[in-house]
Amino acid sequence: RKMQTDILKGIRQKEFKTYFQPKVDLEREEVSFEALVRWLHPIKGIISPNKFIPLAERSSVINEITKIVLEDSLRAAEILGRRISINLSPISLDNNDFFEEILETLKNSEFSNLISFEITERSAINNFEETLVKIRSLNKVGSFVSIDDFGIGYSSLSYLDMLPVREVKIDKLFIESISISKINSLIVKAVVDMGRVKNFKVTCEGVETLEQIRVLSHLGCRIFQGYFFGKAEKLSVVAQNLSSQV
Ligand code: G
Ligand code: G
Ligand code: MN
Ligand code: NA
Repeated sequence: RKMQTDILKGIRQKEFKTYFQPKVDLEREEVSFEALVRWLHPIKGIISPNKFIPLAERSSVINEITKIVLEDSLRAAEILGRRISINLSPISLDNNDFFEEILETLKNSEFSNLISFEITERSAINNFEETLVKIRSLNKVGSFVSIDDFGIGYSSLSYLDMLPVREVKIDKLFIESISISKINSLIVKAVVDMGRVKNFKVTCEGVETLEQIRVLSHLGCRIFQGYFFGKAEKLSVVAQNLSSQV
């Protein structure tokens, strides 16, 4: 309760800021970004979304946060000219009125084709038919949907087959043990192969070492996100880094 009120107050004081972490496509030499929100608390410093998203998700406060992240991401897309993906909470996804608001915002923006949404398998599967309709409507306005945290939870290839998604992100827990787990390698290989057939990209999350990149490249992965390439930074820093690249 107290935390909810604090979050709302923080929103009013504009203490929530969107940071952007690079996703690097080594084959196409392309960089896009994942939007990750942080609470810049005047006393407590930077608060991780792990701390406040679960609380925000207990009410419509999460939608207020999603709105901030969407606005910041549209601005980032305009400034950087790169694709930005936004984590969409199952609470926001399942709220039809709020989802319509998101669609309206996208329809009214020139940059909706640079915005995509990451949803977890669990939220896609829990409400399968409705999610399918929503994924299609996002596709229609030029955005698209990624499946986030793949490899933990249900991880069903048959669901991937049924969802018109354009990206699957393999969870960092899975990537962590990639060099030592034969089963994990086989699953990554299966997802990559399926991506070729179904035309979705496969992104590996939480990549921290060159060794992981070697193993994953060998399995056919080309797109990487993780501290090896950089952590999430605020827009001004990201813009600076991009402009200093050759
Ligand atoms: O970037 P970081 O490690 O701090 O993120 C922690 C968790 O918070 C991750 O699971 C991430 O998906 C989630 N998260 C970060 N930003 C957002 C956001 O804007 N909306 C939602 N729903 N989750 C977010
Ligand atoms: O749940 P989701 O995949 O949206 O969350 C991404 C989370 O992973 C964020 O909290 C982000 O800060 C974190 N992250 C990104 N790269 C790395 C990494 O290389 N190692 C670890 N441990 N976490 C990472
Ligand atoms: Mn994510
Ligand atoms: Na993830």
